[in-house]
Amino acid sequence: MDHLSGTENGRVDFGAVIEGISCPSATGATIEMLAPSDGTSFARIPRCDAADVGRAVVCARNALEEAPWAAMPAVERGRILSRLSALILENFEELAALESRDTGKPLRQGRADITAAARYFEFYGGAADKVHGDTIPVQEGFLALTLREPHGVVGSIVPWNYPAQIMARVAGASLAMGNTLVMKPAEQACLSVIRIAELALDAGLPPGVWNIVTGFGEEAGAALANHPGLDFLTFTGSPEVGTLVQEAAARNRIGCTLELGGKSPQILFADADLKAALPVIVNAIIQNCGQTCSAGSRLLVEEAIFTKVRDCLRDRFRALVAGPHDRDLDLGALVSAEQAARVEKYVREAREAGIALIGEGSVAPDTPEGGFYSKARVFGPVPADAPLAQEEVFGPVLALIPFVDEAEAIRIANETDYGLVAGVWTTDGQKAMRVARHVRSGQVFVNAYGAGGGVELPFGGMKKSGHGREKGFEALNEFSTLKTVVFNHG
Ligand code: TXE
Repeated sequence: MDHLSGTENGRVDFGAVIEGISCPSATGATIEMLAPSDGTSFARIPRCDAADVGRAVVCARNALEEAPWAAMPAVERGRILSRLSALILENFEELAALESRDTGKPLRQGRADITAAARYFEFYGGAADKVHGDTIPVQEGFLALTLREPHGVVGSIVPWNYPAQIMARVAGASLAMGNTLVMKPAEQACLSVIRIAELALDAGLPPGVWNIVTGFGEEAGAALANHPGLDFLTFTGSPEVGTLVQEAAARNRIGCTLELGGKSPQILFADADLKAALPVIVNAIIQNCGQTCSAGSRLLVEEAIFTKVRDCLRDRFRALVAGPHDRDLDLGALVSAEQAARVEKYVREAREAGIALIGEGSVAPDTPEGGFYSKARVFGPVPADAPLAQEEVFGPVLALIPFVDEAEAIRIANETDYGLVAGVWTTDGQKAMRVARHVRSGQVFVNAYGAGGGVELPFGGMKKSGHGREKGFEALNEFSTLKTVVFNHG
């Protein structure tokens, strides 16, 4: 498609995408995008407001009712999504570099995220025509059946930690089911979302089916969440904003899914294979600089091996190096100065509270000034009620917590408001199954963590991590509603 992009002083301008056209905001206002690796401005996005959001919702409604989207045979919708998957792979290196520069994550993570985004559209492209209802036995002379239908216009608010992946899991499933979409990505990082929505038009998506309104959360985000023209809302982000989104959904009497992060435990028993476990455990907290909703941020360690594990982790963390995204080191930069300040505050307060810093990584010596870096750190033993054990730091900070037996491990694992993901490490299969059954979280991994990216695996929280499920086939139920039809055939 034509896109607005032009350069001025070396910065690239990106547009919002409304009715298939790349456009500025109605007021012409823009937001500067800062590269986390050096803090310099390298792109601009439109600062959309309620007027732009209103226009996008009208377009999405028209596309639902006038363009043949919901009415298009499911196999055709699926083919468009499959073509989009192929186009993402054709533009793979450009998109991976953009994602990496925009978010500060190492290039290999940018590549992994774009691979996953392509996989979501492949998965949901293939799934679009595999969704069907049931026939239900009722009284003689009647035939009852159920139909899966789209909600209608879906509003989606996307965060900055995995823009391409979270966009793709929402867009893939909701478009496969025949919904139309107005998406508000995060103001800190959203350029891959815009590019991929543009590629969707090249793949044959009718204009107006998928609209992108960029802008600030309190402005464009709040206008979208509160818009009375939506039929469903989906949000991934902080618990505070998630509460506002759910209140808005309640006022408009529509459904919503919320994914609000976690304080995910990894439970390491003394009989575990430590050689296999420790690299996965370290990766689960440093990946994306810890800015991952499913980050394994609490390591519960059986007392018998606590000293050994602590010493191994001290060495591993000391060797971890952060630096610019294109150097592809262990860690990149955090997304923003605010996020870096938030992480450092947790670290400072933990030290002031007397919690031992076991090991600390470094920032590469020739890293440019002005970037938003944080060293990888492991603390412990961390009291189970300390902020480091209870609150989502969203940085590369691991909290070690000792436990004496299985019952205590389960109790500590469940002792936070969150319940998103858990890991269990043991060679005792029965123990693994018992713990998996008793931990309150949406996903549990045994002798693994985050296996395979999880495009196929239903994902979402228990407790205050949110509700609803995205990813996998389950998302197709979430992004659709059920109609029951009864025939009296005499
Ligand atoms: O999130 P916000 P922030 C957690 C993580 C992080 C903390 C703060 O712990 O440190 O939240 O991050 C939009 N109405 N997670 O402040 O504000 C915003 O523009 C409607 C966990 O950046 O929730 C962005 O698009 N929308 C998480 C999105 O909400 C609003 C991922 C998320 O931003 C809005 C991100 C409003 N009033 C942060 N205000 C996860 N679950 O993975 C903001 N937004």
